[in-house]
Amino acid sequence: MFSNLEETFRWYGPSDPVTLQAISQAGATGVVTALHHIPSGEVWSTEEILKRKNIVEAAGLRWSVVESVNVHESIKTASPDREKYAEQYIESLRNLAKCGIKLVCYNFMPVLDWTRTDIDFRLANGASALRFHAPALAAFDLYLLEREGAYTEFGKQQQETAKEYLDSLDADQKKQLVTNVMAGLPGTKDVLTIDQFRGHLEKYKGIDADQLKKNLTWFLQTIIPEAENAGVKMCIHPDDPPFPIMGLPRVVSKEEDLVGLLNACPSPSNGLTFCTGSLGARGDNDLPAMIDRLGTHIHFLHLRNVKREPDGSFYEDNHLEGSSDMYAIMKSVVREQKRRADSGRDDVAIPMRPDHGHKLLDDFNYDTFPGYSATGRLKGLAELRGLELGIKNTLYQ
Ligand code: DNO
Repeated sequence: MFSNLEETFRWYGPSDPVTLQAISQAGATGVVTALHHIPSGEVWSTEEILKRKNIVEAAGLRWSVVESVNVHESIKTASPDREKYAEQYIESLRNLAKCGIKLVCYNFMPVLDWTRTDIDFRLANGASALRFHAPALAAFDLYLLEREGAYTEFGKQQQETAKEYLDSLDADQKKQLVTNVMAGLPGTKDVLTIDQFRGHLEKYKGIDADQLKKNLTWFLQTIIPEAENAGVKMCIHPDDPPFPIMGLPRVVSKEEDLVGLLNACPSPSNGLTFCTGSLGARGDNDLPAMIDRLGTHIHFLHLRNVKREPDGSFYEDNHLEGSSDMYAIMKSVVREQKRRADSGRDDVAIPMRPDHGHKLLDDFNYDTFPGYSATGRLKGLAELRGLELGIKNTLYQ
């Protein structure tokens, strides 16, 4: 039998309340981490990389994937200093390669990384989940951010629903909504102010989806050949949520986007992070079929399930429940592994992580990063591991 997926867990570094020992006890062998203390755009030195690598290895684990080396806003907006940031990006990749770390995740979402309106959405059993509630985002956009243009984007009915939602919140809840939406990069506690955010939006004034795609193409054509020379495989993470929010364009949301960016710079170093949670928030993304068609380019898997609601809202469900068929997804993944094994590829053990988890049981005693509880993810990993083994043994033994 060919090898299993490489089980990994995200770790935010030494300040993460979820310890490396907990990760090891969850059964993961790999760690997904990044140097979150280095500001976006600055070079990651080999010293800093090795420091982190040694900590991971001392716990008996492997630093499997970097998530993420963030792309500086100057590159996304094609500002005059983008060349400088591209050079610095390449230097970070070379330094990672020198330290033996060769898989790098990144995204191309304007200004904000992933966006949720509720980071403590209680399920019937008391577990806490993350949620994107469309009326809450509309309320933020229309009445708190007061973005010019928002009124033309939301229909009358949506505006009314958003207003009703806003009126149902007390002052603290409003504040919490702003904090949730304005939370900056993962792994930091930074939250943008509304004014800072408006400043960022200003820079995207002339940038529509076509232009953002061009900027992504420029990034790929500049970075990928150098990554390939260094032996680094890049894997882009899809937009989360996978549709435009607050007037900002999104260009990594659906299959044609993925095909387009792969074709913009064909190379084994130009690959995908297949995040079933992000892509699964759109009903028109047929995830198992996308894996069948694009599987060869998948370098990293984020396995998660969202429950979609008719108005564009969704919440994070149990890993094997929700709107996506995790069984069919895993079957497609296992088939891709089989194809790799048959053709002698050395990357059959695709790194996967249980993406996010509910807060459960003892998780409420820790101030973990939203979505990154220990027990909730342990549960997700255990379920996914069982699913993988069941499918593998049924199909191929
Ligand atoms: C959320 C994550 C994202 C992801 C980055 C990748 O939990 O999936 O923060 O890490 O967008 O660059």
